[in-house]
Amino acid sequence: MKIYGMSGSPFVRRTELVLTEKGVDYKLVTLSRVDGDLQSPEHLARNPRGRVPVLEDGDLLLYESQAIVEYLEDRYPEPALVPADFGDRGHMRVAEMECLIYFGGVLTTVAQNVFMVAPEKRDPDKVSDALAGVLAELDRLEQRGASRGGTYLMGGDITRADLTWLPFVELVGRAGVDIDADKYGWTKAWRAALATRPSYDKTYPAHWR
Ligand SMILES: N[C@@H](CCC(=O)N[C@@H](CS)C(=O)NCC(=O)O)C(=O)O
Repeated sequence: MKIYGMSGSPFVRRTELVLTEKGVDYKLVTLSRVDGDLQSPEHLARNPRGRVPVLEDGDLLLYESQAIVEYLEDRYPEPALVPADFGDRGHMRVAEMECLIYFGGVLTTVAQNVFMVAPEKRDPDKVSDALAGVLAELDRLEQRGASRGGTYLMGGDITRADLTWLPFVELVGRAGVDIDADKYGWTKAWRAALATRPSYDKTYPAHWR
């Protein structure tokens, strides 16, 4: 099993977190955007959109991180990373979608205005608008987690929702957002709990070390 990825990509890391939590061996093939790897004929044959992650399992190639994690749950049902109760499972998928659609959306704006622009060339208004969107989503995460009252997003057991949100939250920390602020008490404890798991260190992006 191989994952084609880029260091630091939250979409890639969520698939690696699921693989590691399930105890599945995989090889990470790190591609480079600046070296043109994503637009190479080999990679476009794996994913015509030229994005990562891509999972390779024998003859099977899958792109889109959600399709990959659903495939992994079907292929390796134990240990389960989805709640047993169907209603809870539905709520877990809502939490995943909120991360991918809304948090991922504001994060793209941050990336376009922070990660991809040299500090002296940044437009402060665009940066502050982008960061305001991130803070609003972090507030929602905090409320959701604190109101459920468990260590993890769905309560007492880790699920795919945690493994989806974690890499996105950590990435905004790298963009300068104070994710350890006092108002994010539940989120801070949740991150600390996830950081004790072997999957955290194993999937920690190489260039962040
Ligand atoms: N919806 C896709 C999003 C994947 C995505 O946007 N990945 C980024 C890396 S974080 C990418 O490959 N970008 C291509 C590029 O920057 O050229 C998924 O969930 O897999």
